[in-house]
Amino acid sequence: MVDVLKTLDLEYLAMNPASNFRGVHEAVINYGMNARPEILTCAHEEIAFSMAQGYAKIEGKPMAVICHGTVGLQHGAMALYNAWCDRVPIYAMIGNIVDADKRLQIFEWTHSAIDPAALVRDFVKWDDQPASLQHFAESAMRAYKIAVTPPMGPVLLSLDAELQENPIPDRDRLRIPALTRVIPSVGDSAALAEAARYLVAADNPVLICDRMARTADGMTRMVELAEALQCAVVDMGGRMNFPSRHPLNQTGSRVAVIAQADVILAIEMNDLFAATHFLSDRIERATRPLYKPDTRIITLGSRDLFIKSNYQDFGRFNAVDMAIAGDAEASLPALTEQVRRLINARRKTALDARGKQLADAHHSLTEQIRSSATIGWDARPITTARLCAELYAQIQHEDWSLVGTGINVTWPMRLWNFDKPYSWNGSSGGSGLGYNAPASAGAALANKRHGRLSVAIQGDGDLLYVPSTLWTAAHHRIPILYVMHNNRAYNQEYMYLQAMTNRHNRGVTNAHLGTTITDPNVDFATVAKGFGVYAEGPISDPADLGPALQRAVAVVKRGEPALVDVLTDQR
Ligand SMILES: Cc1ncc(C[n+]2csc(CCOP(=O)(O)OP(=O)(O)O)c2C)c(N)n1
Ligand SMILES: [Mg+2]
Repeated sequence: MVDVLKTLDLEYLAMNPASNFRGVHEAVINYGMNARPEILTCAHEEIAFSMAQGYAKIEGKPMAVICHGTVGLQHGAMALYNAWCDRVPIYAMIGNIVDADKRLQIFEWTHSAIDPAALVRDFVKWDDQPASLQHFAESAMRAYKIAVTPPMGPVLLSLDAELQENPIPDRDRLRIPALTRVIPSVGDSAALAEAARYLVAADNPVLICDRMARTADGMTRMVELAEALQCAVVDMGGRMNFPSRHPLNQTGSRVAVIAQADVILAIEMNDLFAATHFLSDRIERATRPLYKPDTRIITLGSRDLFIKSNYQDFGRFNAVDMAIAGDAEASLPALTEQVRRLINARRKTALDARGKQLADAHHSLTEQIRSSATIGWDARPITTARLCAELYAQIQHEDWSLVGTGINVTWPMRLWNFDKPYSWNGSSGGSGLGYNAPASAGAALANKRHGRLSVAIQGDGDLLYVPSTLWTAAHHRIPILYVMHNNRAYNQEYMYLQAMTNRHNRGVTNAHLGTTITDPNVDFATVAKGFGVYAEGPISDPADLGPALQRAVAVVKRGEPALVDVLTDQR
């Protein structure tokens, strides 16, 4: 089994130890010499899976995770669900004792199942429980191939303990098949040509993208298409798709540009409906399109190629005029080529004029955002805008990577210069909390080899699900700066409760019940120190923030994790 795993280019194996995979565990460390894969020790299976999700998005390849077949997988399930929703590959394995005749004490029974993968089958792309080592070798290859073929997703192999532990009777006849990767599919050329015609002829075409960039080339391809068209780009931020300061980036004016659009090309969208509709739940749940009735909508992506039914992560059905199936990153060069071919000198002059207008709009919005970021500059609790500005001041001259943010913290996207494929690592996918801390650590581990400075803005609520992530970061010397966005609340839920109390006209007096994290206040710096992580805080005076961040950045640049706890306002 280890020989097979070694052919799969798996750098790490994240795990919490468990007896029903003790065979593989022992083989990895003693036969495999704990290299490719190397074990990452995690104090909770959810941490292992989330680390794999964050890692895969930076590194562009899966991490392996292994856990107990029943209890471990139950712990890890939500994180696996996030990865599924985010279309991120994870190479997951579990242990199981298939033969009842071999199970000893009751815990070997409680840790065994007829079909352990049933628990998560709705949100893995494929799973298997090999009955022989040859079967394992073939399924291991198939699993990898399926996981990394767009639309990507987690896969799961259930490993029988007997198969792991017993001597190999038939070594001579075992074969490790070669792994051949599937070449990502390119959209139909006639359809791409038609899309190009609409885009070039349009007065106000808009490109909306979400999980477009699959590799380091993705952003360049997006820029090429946008510049050929000189059109507005709205980046929903599922991946690092488009430079934040590119003059054609109109993400901050999404509502306005979609309202003006005559053609929309929606690229690898996660939630096209939400991106193109006004949504409100403050009085009652209501939606209406932001686009005009005659706006032509074209989709391009792998989304339509594979969905499952139970979990509803596919989002609301959105009627479109043309749906082109194919991996967007693979298809964009052909589309851009078609676009360029259709632009003559006269058209180019018109497009350049449009580009100039968009650039002006981009610059004036940027100025507006910079000025609104200064509102309440010296306030306590510290504004999230100031937190993000102070953090940027410390890292902007480094080779930084924002590996995660607290939910609803959007200042970095609006203030910082995101211009590298690793500047941003997307978000959880399933909005399952307890993602940000470990996924950021996994991403930081991937960044470490490239010498990048990883930073994560970390919600207090999110960290409380998985605080022991900090121990793993310390133990494995993962250089990452966690800056706590500590509003001492599950603030999003507090806001929802406020809306409910307003709707029922019952006042906000009780809205803190079940939504705030005070009495006692969590001392995150002490928590972090307890896990062996350098920490400062809680910082309440905004003047102390810069120096504290500077000291923490120095620690991270030495190769270690650090945490700065900052008392912040709501958003
Ligand atoms: C596993 C899970 N449990 C509960 C929720 C509901 N939820 C959404 S946002 C949120 C608050 C998160 O708190 P924090 O990370 O501190 O961010 P804040 O809202 O304070 O900015 C909660 C509990 C969820 N999304 N996932
Ligand atoms: Mg909070």
